Amino acid sequence: MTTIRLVRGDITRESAEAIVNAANSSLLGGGGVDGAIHRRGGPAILADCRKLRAGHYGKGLATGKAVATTAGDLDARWVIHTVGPRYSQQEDRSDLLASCYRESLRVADELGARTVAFPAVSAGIYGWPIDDAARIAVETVRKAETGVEEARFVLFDEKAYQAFARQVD
Ligand code: AR6
Repeated sequence: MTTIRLVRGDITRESAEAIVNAANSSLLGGGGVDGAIHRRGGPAILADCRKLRAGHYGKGLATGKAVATTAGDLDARWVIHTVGPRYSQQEDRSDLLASCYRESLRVADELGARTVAFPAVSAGIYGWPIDDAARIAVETVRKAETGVEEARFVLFDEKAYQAFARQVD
């Protein structure tokens, strides 16, 4: 059984075995939580990302997938980068968002990470309505077959925290 915990705060201040990054397919950084993770985690994370791009991930990381790097100076062993889908009113991309959580947990299992901190993937720059993003996140983690003992959602603002709290209560 995976315990779900909610925390309000900055994910770059968390201590966890793995911290999930809401990245983009370039893996080379961006704004939002991605920018914050690279800033606080330091250049070792980007160096690892560049190695991934030079190797198996020459075309980048596809939406819904996940891959791990060092966590650099963060209080974690790994950063798991995942690429959320942009929200679309024309197309239902929920399964791609669910896939981000499934794939992140799968990578965490491969690494042997027991505690994983997640941001609300796709709920910022990628425009996903927070209630729907929270529902998909919590449902997917609840259903996952994983050895991860604690999945911690780290929500940056009160609105996101409350949206997740409604799913967990
Ligand atoms: N800690 C926790 N949550 C945060 C933090 C933080 N330090 N900073 C932002 N959030 P976003 P996306 C929240 O935009 O929507 C980047 O440029 C934020 O309030 O970081 O998946 C990437 O490179 C929101 O609830 O990610 C991609 O191009 C959630 O994290 C693109 O943005 C996700 O917001 C990805 O967009």
